Formats: sequence, structure tokens, C-alpha cells
Amino acid sequence: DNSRPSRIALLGVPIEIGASQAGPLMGPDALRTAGIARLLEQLDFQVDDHGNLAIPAVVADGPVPANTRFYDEVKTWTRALSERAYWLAHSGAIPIFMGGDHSLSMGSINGVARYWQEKGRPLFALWVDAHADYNTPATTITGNMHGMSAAFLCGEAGLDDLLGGLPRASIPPDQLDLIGTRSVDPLERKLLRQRNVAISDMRQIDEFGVAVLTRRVIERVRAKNGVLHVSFDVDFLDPAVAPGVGTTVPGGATYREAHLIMELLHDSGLVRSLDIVELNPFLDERGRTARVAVELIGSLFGLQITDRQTPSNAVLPEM
Ligand code: 5AB
Ligand code: MN
Ligand code: MN
Ligand code: MN
Repeated sequence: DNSRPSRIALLGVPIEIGASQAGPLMGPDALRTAGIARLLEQLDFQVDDHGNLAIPAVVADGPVPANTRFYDEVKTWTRALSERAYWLAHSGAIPIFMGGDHSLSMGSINGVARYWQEKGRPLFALWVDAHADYNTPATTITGNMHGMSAAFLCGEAGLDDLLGGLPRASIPPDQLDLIGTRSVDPLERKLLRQRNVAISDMRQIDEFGVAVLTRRVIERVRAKNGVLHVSFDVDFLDPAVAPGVGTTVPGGATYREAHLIMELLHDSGLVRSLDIVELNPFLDERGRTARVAVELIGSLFGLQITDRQTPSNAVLPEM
């Protein structure tokens, strides 16, 4: 059914070994301090904060692919989070996974995808990020696994053992949409081309605006009666707006562009889960980036400038 869930489940995922710089570990608490739960409650959601995910002791119990840093650690997080994400989705709440670095999406989206697979509704993922995160062990330059999560999600080879015995629900590359892209590695770019992944890069945002590009995504999800997972990497934003990230890339989205994407996604009624990742409070300036992230989540969940319905070109509310 299409009725919008009224409950939100917050889960902190303090993983940072997937990134190159320490700090994302503090992300979940910075989002809490910036008032994420309070804001969502004001928007009439029942909010349950499930605290931070903890993992069992990391054991080196299998083959480690070349060019993967902290593989066994990421594997342990991925398995624990996939299981947890599955059950949170199953509970009927909208899970928000508070990172932590972007390698957490290997677990979060996998678990959520398993749930929707059982429900028979296709899951689409919108990757809001300066980067494509479509590296594999064969294409990566750095070996950092936060640059591999979208590729893992689409079933690319090279990380097959990451989930062990857990079911691997992959989404086909044509159900992945990248937006905000402006930094892609050479071999990664080739792979994206081969898979024909839809990319709304910064050049397209400049030319067409985020509204047109976001509606295109929404229409695609609707056409297949799908649901949408949003994977929001804070480095999507311009570093002037969001300095608290480890991998800043110039030429990012403005504050309003980011809000408009969130507002349109809210109006679509299609979003059923969210990652908010790569916030690095250690690099932030007086909590600015954490605050911006929480404000954007507000827009994604219905915070409006006025209480009037936006007319004209807007996506029609779901029936
Ligand atoms: B992020 C880079 N492509 O693979 C790599 O912040 C950067 O989750 C990845 O988007 C950035 O290491 C990962 C150079
Ligand atoms: Mn990312
Ligand atoms: Mn990024
Ligand atoms: Mn990053």
C-alpha cells in the first residue's frame, strides 16, 4: 500500500574506517545534538532513536580482496547493519541511518532491498553525492571502501563475500540514480558508462536545474510502482555550505538546490529510507554542517516554507 509511514526509526552507524579521515564516527551524535529527533517530531512523526549500532569483534575469517582497506571491519559492519536494516524496514517505520562514512550503505540498502524484494516492490536508490562511489577493488585508486558502496549495491564483482551467508539483494544499475556528481575516477567512469548508470552531474544541474532532474527520477520510480531509498552524502553540498566533510569537492550544490530536491522528494511520497553519511563533526565549523544536514532532513519529511500547496510544475501528490 502507498500510505506514508508515520513512524521514523533513527539508527546511528558510527563507522569511519571506510573513509580516509577520522571523524565520521561522531556523525550520529552531532545529528542528535543538532536536533534531528525534535524536528521530526514537530513534523508529526513518532520517532524512535535506536541508539548506535555496535558490532561484534572483528575476525579475519576469510579471503580479503586486494585493494580494500579494512575489509574485515567493513564486512562485520555490513553484515550487522544489513540484518538490522531489514528488521527496521520490516517494522513499518522509515529507517534513517545516521553515519558514519558511506560504506555503511552496503549494509543499509542491502537490508532495505531484501525487505522490498519480499514485498514485490522494486527499490530505487538516489545517490546524492559529489562522488559516484562506483569503484570496485579492480578500479579503486585509494582502496577506501566508502568509494565502493554504490557498485556493491548494484552487484558488481569483487566484493562477493562481504555478506557471507546473508542474502544479497542487489538492485539493477538502471534503478540507481546519481545526482550532484563531480568527481569520478578514470576506471570508475568506464564502469559507469558500461552499466549505463543514470547520472545527473553538476553540469546538468547547472543547465537544467535540480527540479527537472529530480522529477525525472520520481517519474522513473513511479512508472515501476517502486519505492525510493535516498543515500545522502553531505559532500554533495558545496564546501562553503557544508565544510564538515572529509572529501570536499568544489562546485557543489547550493543550500536551496539541496532543499528543493528534498522538497520534491517529499511531495512524491516515495521515500521509504534514508542514509545521511560522511558528516565529519571534527572538521565542522561550530556545528554548521550538522545543522544544515538536519534542516535538509526536515525538508525531506515535510517541512514547508508556507502551508500552501505549491502549484504549477510540481509533482502531483501521490493518490
Ligand atoms: B564518498 C574516491 N573516488 O574511491 C575513492 O565520500 C573518493 O563516500 C571516494 O563519496 C569518496 O577513494 C567516497 C577517490
Ligand atoms: Mn559517498
Ligand atoms: Mn562523496
Ligand atoms: Mn567522503
